[in-house]
Amino acid sequence: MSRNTGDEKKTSNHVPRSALPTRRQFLTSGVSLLAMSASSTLFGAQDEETRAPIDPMRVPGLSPRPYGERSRFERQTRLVAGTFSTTPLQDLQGIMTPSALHFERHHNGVPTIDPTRHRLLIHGLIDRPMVFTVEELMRFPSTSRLAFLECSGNSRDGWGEAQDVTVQALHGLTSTSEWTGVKLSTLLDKVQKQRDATWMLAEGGDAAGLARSVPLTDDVLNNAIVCYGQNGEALRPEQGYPLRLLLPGFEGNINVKWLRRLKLGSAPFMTRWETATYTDLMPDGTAYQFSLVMDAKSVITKPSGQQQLQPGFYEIQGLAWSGRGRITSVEVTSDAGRTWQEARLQEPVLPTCHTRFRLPWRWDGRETIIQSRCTDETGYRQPTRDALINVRGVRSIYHYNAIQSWKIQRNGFVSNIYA
Ligand SMILES: Nc1nc2c(c(=O)[nH]1)N[C@H]1C(S)=C(S)[C@@H](COP(=O)(O)O)O[C@H]1N2
Ligand SMILES: [Mo]
Repeated sequence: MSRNTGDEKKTSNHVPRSALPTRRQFLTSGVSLLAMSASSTLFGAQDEETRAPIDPMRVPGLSPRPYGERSRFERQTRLVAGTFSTTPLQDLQGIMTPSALHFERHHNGVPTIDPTRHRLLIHGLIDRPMVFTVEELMRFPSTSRLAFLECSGNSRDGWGEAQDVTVQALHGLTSTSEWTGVKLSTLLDKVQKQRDATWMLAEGGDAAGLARSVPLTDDVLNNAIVCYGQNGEALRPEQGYPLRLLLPGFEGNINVKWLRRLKLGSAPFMTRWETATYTDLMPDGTAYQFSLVMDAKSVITKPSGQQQLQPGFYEIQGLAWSGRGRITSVEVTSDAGRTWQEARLQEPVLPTCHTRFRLPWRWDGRETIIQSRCTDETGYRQPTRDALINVRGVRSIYHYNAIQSWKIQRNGFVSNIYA
């Protein structure tokens, strides 16, 4: 048994000594520490959820457990609204989204699929129609990459009146994961795709029966993955367990979850998911179809909507991403667009991936507007709201990527406005 070892350390603890049981009380109590823990002075008077030892150095910690959970002091969650749930962008660190906070969008619920009974059929304009089990797919050479996934309906409130809500509620239908699976091109080689196969129908095995036509461009053939892994483990059920199609940079909807069938053809299949919905109504009443790539967007996440500031130092932080490749620059204004400063891009900066940007800033207590605008490697720069609406009108639902403006009031309250 240790004698006084460690006591020196404890005297430097910030907890007032009077709040701690003495060593003597420990040794003479005759009660096990666990039994004591419920009522003793080792713990503060907090509620059950946040109860913790006043001095964790005086209480044995918890045992290892088979499957981990975050600290019970952490409370950030997805915001569930009907058939969506949004990622708490304001609380993320780095560029990854924890699987448990990855946004969700499902058109008829999350199916329960037994992976041993699941199959992927590939047929159509190929020489060898085949049916694969998940296990068989896992035996092909695997590939992994980080990629953002964004619902094209993300930020859709931007087409209407400015909503006084959080960045999560406005822009939280985007998340970044590491995705693992087998390259689509590997499978198409195996089944011997025919030369005139230029489109592919991808169909999900959920009750929505979602199906989309994928153009078999070089970009798609080089980058598409039939995924079974997410962030180092199996896909989450919400993300398409046991199989999903990943098309990096393409709108969320075409990243078909619970993937059960790929059919190759020589023209788009014109499903209702690319005719009745997921088209963009233009000012003249015509509709754009197959607007598949997500254009560059950025948003300041700290400070952001509904937060309360005090005058003083802040590091402005946010996320930027582009379906067309890497983010090359993010500029930030903290004076309503009069001057712009280059923000620092935090490594790693990866193609079709959330990229974190940062800029030191001092809020002087005056009313102002902060904004970010990003540029991607194609030279495309995120538009102002006016510029976007000039081209697109306001009849769209999808693909809103204009500059986000946060107004900071004199009292420090941050809200979404159109500048
Ligand atoms: N089978 C199937 N795939 C689907 C959907 C669906 O409802 N069913 N929703 C789509 C939509 S609209 C989006 S935005 C993304 C959302 O992916 P996530 O829930 O993994 O974030 O999945 C797409 N793939
Ligand atoms: Mo979506």
